[in-house]
Amino acid sequence: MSTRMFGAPVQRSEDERLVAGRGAFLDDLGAGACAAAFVRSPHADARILDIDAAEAVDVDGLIAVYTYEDLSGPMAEPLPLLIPHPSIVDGRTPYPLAREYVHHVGEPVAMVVAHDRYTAEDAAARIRVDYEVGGPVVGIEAAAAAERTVHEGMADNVAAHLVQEVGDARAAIGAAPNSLELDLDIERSAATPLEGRGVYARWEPPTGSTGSDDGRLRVYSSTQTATGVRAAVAAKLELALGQVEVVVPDVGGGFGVKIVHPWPEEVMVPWAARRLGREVAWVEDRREHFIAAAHERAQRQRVRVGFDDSGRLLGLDVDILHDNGAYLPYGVIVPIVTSTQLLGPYKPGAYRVEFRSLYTSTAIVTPYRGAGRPQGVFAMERTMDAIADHLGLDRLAVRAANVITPAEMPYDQGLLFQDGRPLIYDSGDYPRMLEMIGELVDWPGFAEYRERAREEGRRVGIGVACYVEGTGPGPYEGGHVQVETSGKVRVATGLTSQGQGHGTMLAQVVADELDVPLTDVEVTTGDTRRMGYSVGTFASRGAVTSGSAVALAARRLKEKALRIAADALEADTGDLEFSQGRIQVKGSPAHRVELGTVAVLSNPLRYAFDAASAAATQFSGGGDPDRPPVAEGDAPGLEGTDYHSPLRCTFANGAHAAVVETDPDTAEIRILRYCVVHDCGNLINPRIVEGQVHGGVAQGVAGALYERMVYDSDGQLLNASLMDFLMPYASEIPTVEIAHMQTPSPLNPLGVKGAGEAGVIPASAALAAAVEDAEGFRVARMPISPPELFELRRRHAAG
Ligand code: MCN
Repeated sequence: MSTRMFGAPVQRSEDERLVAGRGAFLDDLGAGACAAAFVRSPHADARILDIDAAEAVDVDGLIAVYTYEDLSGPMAEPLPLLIPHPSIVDGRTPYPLAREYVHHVGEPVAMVVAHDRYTAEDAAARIRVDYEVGGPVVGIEAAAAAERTVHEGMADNVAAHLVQEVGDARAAIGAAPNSLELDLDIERSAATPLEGRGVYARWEPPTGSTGSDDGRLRVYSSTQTATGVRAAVAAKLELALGQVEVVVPDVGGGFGVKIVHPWPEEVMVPWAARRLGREVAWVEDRREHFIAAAHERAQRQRVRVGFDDSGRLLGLDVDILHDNGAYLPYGVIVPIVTSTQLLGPYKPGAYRVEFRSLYTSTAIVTPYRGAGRPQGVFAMERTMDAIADHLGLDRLAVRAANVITPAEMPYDQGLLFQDGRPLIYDSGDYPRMLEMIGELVDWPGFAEYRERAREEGRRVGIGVACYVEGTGPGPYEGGHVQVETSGKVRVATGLTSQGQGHGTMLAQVVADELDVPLTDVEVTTGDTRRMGYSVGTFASRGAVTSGSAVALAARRLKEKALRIAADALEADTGDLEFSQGRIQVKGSPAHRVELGTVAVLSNPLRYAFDAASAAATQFSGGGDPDRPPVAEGDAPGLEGTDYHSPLRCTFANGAHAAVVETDPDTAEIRILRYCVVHDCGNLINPRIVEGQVHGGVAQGVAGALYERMVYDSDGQLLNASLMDFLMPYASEIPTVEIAHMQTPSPLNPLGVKGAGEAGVIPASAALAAAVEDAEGFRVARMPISPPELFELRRRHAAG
């Protein structure tokens, strides 16, 4: 390979188009369609007594009003529980439109379709819904107390319950020379992407080519999983899979919230489009996003730990109460991830973890970037700091005493992941990671700096937090690579893109495999017409699964290209090599054939529409008369498809260190430095990875110091607008200093691990530790704002 794009920090090919305003987002595509609007519950817990649409019917431009009564067949059934798990005790999912009860503010109760959005909203506002208001369950304590239940027919609010244990943790803690107990609290937050959810559907009448009276449905969605939406819509609308096409256009961020498939709106809009035979579009507004999309993070944790005098863990017992909101359409991935990846790079001795996932009368909870890991890291790293402080040891040294070493890899923590597969760390150099973060932030020099600052009346503190992250889960992802007769290469992946730069990174992989210029490779993402089997974009899996799949697909294509070129050049395949868009004889580059020509030769039916050609179509029927023009088992065209199905997750890892200053008067928390050591295996595009880390840290800082969802006791979200939800500006986000490690993964052909979530994971833990170091008292609850820091100071001073 002479181009070597893998590992090069090339600019993202997507950006010029997006920055120049040529992006095609959902709202651009559905601009001419009829508009849908949803009537949503204003109550967190209520029974619907009556829905009266009489006043709406008078609105000029109204096309239809639908309620649950209009639904039948699968549409009248609850939405599926996507990822079942044995821990789920009672898995409740919503109906496409509320049937009799509503369980959180924002739940869709009726749908309006009109000629335009303005009319649709106007008509929706005129629909009168009569509710019998009940008593909502708000907050983890209320859910656990179970004085009231969220769902009818349940004795308590426990949606799922799981215990995993390796060894006898309680006995180990009881016998340990030292033990501690910590109560920790992480509040609810949310991803808040720039673009909300949206779906635009059009029903296309039968063409006759299918031999059927039925048409086809084209659905555009800002989803993270195109094939998932296709399967769900087909099932709900009782269509064959082949009748539904899902295309994901440009998407302005997802961060997990667009992973649910289908959302109620995502089946209602296609259903209405089919029923009406018209194009129907819905794009979520910001308030809808806050109250009716998904949140995450809220957990209460109790940690008990036993350790020896050098700080080495002997036993760890963690109890987690997890707030999963009103429904469970996506299963219980989040608390499973918390409980299994909480251990980070450490050996815990004996370990017991128990979680209860609780229904509350609030928006649903699904994975948000990091997916349960920020909470797990918070528990583990706060524990590490508490141990160090208890023993009077250095916080970094206590971590070093507990990490798994490279010689111990692969390392089996003895736990089972969501899919029932064992959690085995494949590779990583955790001791070196600790050394590197210490060097980057100048850990040894900080004590002196802190002292000097104190003499000047300033409060500064340092914190460190480590994580491991199981990335790149299966079951599979595919890639399709095709060389056109022009020599241009077209790549398709089922991955959907929300801003990760997949187009660039997959082009880099293929450009290297085929040795073609990067600019000759064009990538299509998230289009079920191009890639019918796919899983989707989440769990930092794109580089691992799709990167590997397109590499394998390109290799298949190469085998075929070599066979054709060998024929054309009358050479042996072993004597040929790919070089800069050609196949040539090794050591004799004048004997060569362009890749585009190989594509021409791959199809015996050649179209030659250039003016010089006598006939438009030429059949190259020559050659061996005893062989059919296309050999059995072969196919015309120069293309290859392949899939990568990883054995299990590959474990990325990293450490963050934060230096903060807290204002003695105002309790403002300023980040002075933010350092990251990050290992995601071989880097395909370091520039993209750094962008991913920056973005992740920004969301991590936001979750640590600014963002939270504030519900009142009636289940009303009090800060459901960007005026009230404190999303930080760029000015609040520190410069992120990054040092890369590259420990290749042995589990995939590219040696890569995921990077998309890493930045967010340890931020809360690192910042809590830094604030604690600056202030000298324990920080056990995140996020922490100036008023809360002020209150902690007051309480600390009062003893
Ligand atoms: N990459 C690389 N080399 C590696 C690993 C990754 O070059 N060894 C690059 C890849 O080029 C890829 C990007 O980093 O383009 C992220 O890759 P990966 O870690 O495989 O993550 P996914 O492609 O599966 O993306 C999902 C991940 C998740 S789970 C969330 S949440 C998230 C994230 O990506 N949401 C995002 N990053 C986001 N970035 C943007 N802009 N918007 C979102 O919604």
